[in-house]
Amino acid sequence: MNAKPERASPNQKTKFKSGFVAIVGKPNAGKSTLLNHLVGEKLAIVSTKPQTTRNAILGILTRENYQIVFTDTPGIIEPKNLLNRCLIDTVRTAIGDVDLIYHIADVTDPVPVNESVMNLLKGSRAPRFLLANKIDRLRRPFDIRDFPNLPDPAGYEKAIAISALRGHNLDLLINLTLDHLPEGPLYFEPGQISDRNLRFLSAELIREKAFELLGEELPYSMAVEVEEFKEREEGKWFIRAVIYVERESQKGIVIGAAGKMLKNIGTLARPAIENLVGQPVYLELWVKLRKNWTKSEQELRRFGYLTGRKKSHKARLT
Ligand SMILES: Nc1nc2c(ncn2[C@@H]2O[C@H](COP(=O)(O)OP(=O)(O)OP(=O)(O)O)[C@@H](O)[C@H]2O)c(=O)[nH]1
Ligand SMILES: [Mg+2]
Repeated sequence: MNAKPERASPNQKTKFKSGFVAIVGKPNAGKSTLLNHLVGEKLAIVSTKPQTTRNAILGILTRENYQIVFTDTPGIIEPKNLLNRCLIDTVRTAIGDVDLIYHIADVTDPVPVNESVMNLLKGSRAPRFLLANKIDRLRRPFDIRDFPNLPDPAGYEKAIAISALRGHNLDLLINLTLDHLPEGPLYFEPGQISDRNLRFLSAELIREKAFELLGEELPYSMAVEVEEFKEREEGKWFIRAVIYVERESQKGIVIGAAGKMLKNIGTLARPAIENLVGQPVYLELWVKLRKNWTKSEQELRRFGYLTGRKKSHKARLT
């Protein structure tokens, strides 16, 4: 993650520009990968499984002449359950008041956009860019005519072929973005790169490793909470985290035979957290049952997946 975007082009030199950009799209399109690459830090977890991201996460890019505040959002699918409904609300809120939307679509996906994404975009008046992502996986140069399933670029201010993973065309993306941002203030201190703290990011890294190691379904029944996060001895951090599952039978799977699975999750998560914190970490992991948490508004709020209004989601699901 070291390819930092170039500075603004000369015409933006004198005026300080700033604004908010939301990144939306189908699950697995590469939204979190893009956020991380743009900011140059691993802020959002990434996995090969869809629906990894569950919160709107800010990534702040500050340079001499501009500050762009990107928001990574959960991938949008049909709202089949309460958790999905919460995630869609999170995206709707995230695009509510932005200067620009990046609609990211995976060119290797035979169905790169879905109706839920398009409906949500219809509800926003912000200008939007279409980002055709993962072009590094193509055998020949990207030509939009080869991808009839991508949305019509006429509906967008710009259509740009990118590789969020390799950083292809991201300098161009930044420069075109600046053309759409107003002159504005610094919204955040220049040194701040996210609205999320180390505690949140550590919990997410544990969730990422569990996503990686566990089968297809289980990750969606899991939530991670850091219960204790403190410097114990000189320069050594103690972190106690709980992986919550929603059914008794899932506890055994996460723990694994003789505790092996839980140990493996910890073995992968610890160095990732150390990298984040910049110091040695002692990581203690527990698995607990929180019955049917994905179906409870109270629990979803507790895990931070249901934000804002108190209105019941149940009525809208039926
Ligand atoms: N080859 C290639 N893979 C990519 C690119 N961008 C993302 N990926 C991969 O696509 C998968 C999904 O990436 P994420 O960034 O987690 O996708 P997302 O849109 O945030 O997914 P959700 O959070 O589930 O909505 C991961 O395996 C990434 O490594 C890219 O430009 N090229
Ligand atoms: Mg994501």
